[in-house]
Amino acid sequence: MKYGIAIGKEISPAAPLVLGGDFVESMKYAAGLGFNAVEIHVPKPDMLDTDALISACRKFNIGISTIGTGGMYGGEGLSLIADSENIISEVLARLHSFVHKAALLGSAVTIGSIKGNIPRNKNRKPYFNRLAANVRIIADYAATKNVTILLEATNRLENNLLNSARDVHDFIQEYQLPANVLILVDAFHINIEEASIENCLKDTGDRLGYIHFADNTRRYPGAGCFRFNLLAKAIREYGYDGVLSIECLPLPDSKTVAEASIKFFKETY
Ligand code: LER
Ligand code: MN
Repeated sequence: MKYGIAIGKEISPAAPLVLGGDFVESMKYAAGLGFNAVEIHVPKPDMLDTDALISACRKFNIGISTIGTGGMYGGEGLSLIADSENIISEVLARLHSFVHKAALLGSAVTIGSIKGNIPRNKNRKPYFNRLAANVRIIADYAATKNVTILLEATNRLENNLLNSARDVHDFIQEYQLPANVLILVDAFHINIEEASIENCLKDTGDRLGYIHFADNTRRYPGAGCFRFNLLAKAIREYGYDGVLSIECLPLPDSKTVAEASIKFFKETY
């Protein structure tokens, strides 16, 4: 099992990124605490200096597990189901560049918040068709570079589509998306959407690719009442041995969160 932690350039009490500031400094700090990987959240690919990141990976013996893309939606409203063709072109251009950089970094690329939201008064089917077509474009390109696309189940208050592990699994099946599209589940979203913590990982079939950790409060594991022991049991039963990554609010401060999180991982996994 690998332990990861979410980092970004700027952090705020309202967004689930733990470490902010210079990426190389964050990687050094995370590696020093015992994390094996960082996931880097950036809205634009040109914010990733691949040479500097690759040398930091070597120097500090840490990996980059995935590139988080949600800032495009949170900050600019860009999504893969936008009605505007210009927006879709922009998102696809950024995702192509993220995949190109992910291949250099040995990382995956996450599609989470950028699933967007289907307008309330509209027929939903065309939006699912659009999402599937655009995910396929990116996944086909990613496959040529051996990059995994992590399609995340996110709760209904943030995205009104693909909320549960089963939703994402059934979407992948229905549209026969390529084998490099895997499912990302997140304890914070599991707590809102799933009928059973014990059984929800099974709903991913053989496509479970990544797990985000935050408590029901979106704070670090232990700073809430999510039953992490049940999730640990489900992870063992599924046989998952990939990345477990902290994606929670930097509260009360980044250091407290990072230290409590690595302690939690080491005690539980
Ligand atoms: C993204 O990984 C996620 O979980 C969203 O809730 C972002 O806020
Ligand atoms: Mn998440």
